[in-house]
Amino acid sequence: MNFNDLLYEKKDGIAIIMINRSEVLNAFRALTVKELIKAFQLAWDDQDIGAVILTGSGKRAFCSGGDQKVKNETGYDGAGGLGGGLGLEIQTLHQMIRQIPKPVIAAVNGYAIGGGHVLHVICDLTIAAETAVFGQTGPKVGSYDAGYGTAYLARVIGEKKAREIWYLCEQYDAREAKEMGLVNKIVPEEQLMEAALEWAEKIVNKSPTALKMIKYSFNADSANIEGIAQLAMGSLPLYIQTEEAAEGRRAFQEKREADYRKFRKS
Ligand code: 2NE
Repeated sequence: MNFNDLLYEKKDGIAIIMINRSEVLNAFRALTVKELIKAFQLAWDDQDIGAVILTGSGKRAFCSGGDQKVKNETGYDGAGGLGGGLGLEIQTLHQMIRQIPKPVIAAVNGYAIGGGHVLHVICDLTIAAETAVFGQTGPKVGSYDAGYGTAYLARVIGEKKAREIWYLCEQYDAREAKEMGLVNKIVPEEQLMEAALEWAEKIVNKSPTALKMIKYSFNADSANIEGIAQLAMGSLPLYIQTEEAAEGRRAFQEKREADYRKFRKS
């Protein structure tokens, strides 16, 4: 299958899905998300594939989240608003990564920021390059992923740290991420893909049914978050129509700090 925003490669039973939009630090637009869903479906249906690696092209970024250059008050594809949703099938993508019955390894080769950070959090395992940088930006740019991005993150690293990440919107290096349990392993940048392939090979040689059931049992314990994600993503199209959200979006596009003070209500 040919993709526009991705590269899809198969290697000894491993699928490598690479977001290929390095000019925007691998931010995703509507097409990218559609293609990611198709790529995960391809890996799901392929009986040769036992593990998936998700990564980004270039040296600067894994993924910088939703493409802020195409976003406006009607969402990411101009079809949003009250009836149309966000214009990004992001919730379906999250479900694919969680439900594909094969372990997914995030190979984080740079920035994992905003919705890009959420993607690695949802993956089963994360291997980070020493140069990787992690963080959420929603409250800075007028957005939120208050489903897996918050509730599942808190499961992974604990409530205090998850709240810190979302409230302060700061960036964390690979060592800090490892300390908080956000990543499994750190390797030098040039060894990242080799390390991800090594873990994927170990996985591919294990019982597929045992791995599938183990993944589903881990998922079952946090399955209620799906409902929280639905509420969060359902409310986001309403929020992005507001002046408050527009201030964050414009500030990013105009390369300035957002001024939210006038939007504070008692
Ligand atoms: C990632 C970060 C921190 C990097 O900063 P820096 O200074 O190292 O690079 P720079 O110059 O900002 O970025 C390089 C180029 O990539 C573009 C930039 O605009 C810049 O382009 P030019 O000025 O050279 O033309 N770029 C970077 N990220 C982009 C993005 N997401 N969309 C479009 N263009 C992008 C810094 O760039 C940063 O903070 N980026 C924005 C991160 C962000 O806020 N992402 C969206 C969060 S909301 C979200 O993902 C979401 C959600 O909350 C709910 C549902 C779905 C999605």
